[in-house]
Amino acid sequence: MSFITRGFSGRRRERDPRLPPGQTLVGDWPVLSAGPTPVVADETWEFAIGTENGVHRWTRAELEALGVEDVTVDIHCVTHWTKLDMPWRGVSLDRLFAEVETSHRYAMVHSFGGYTTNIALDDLRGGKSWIAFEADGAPLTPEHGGPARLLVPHLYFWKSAKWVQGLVTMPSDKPGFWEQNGYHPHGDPWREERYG
Ligand SMILES: Nc1nc2c(c(=O)[nH]1)N[C@H]1C(S)=C(S)[C@@H](COP(=O)(O)O)O[C@H]1N2
Ligand SMILES: [Mo]
Repeated sequence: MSFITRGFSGRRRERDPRLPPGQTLVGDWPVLSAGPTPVVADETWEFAIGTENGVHRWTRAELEALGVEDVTVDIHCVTHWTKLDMPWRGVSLDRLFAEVETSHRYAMVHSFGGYTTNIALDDLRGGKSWIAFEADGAPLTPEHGGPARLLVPHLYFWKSAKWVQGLVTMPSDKPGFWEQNGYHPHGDPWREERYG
């Protein structure tokens, strides 16, 4: 009897422990872009890392030859939605940083269309970020950042730059687009680092 009574007496639903404070679960995948979707040519797309020692470029084929990974992660938008268990496919930034040398500790990520976001290299390296080409088992659509976007799931999703083009390392931290407009320089959803 008691298990039935408990079921019907409205025992408070447990909050999913994967949901950071102030976030609400969504099932769909909202589109959030600060401007129009830029046209990015798949065939000629390249990714570049610029450091104090020069510029290293990879074609998509060169990137994929470094090793493609499938990861399932949760994404958290600063506008309070969280989507759990999203499958992605991409190349870990660790593979790229294995091929460049820098003494810098920060980077500015650049996208086609002019979007920028700043990230510490410690938040890009160590199995924490990817150049993603696919999500939910299909190539990224243009509105979700195709042909390639950055994926940094442990930080709020504004750090996951769509239509990513490259990054430039920096000796000290500088704010990117949203960070200049009031968002937190770091953006950890577990600490609710929403606004700076
Ligand atoms: N280039 C670019 N990347 C971007 C944005 C943008 O406006 N331009 N918006 C950011 C924000 S605020 C969020 S929440 C996510 C949204 O990605 P989605 O539209 O695929 O959900 O992309 C991030 N990356
Ligand atoms: Mo966002």
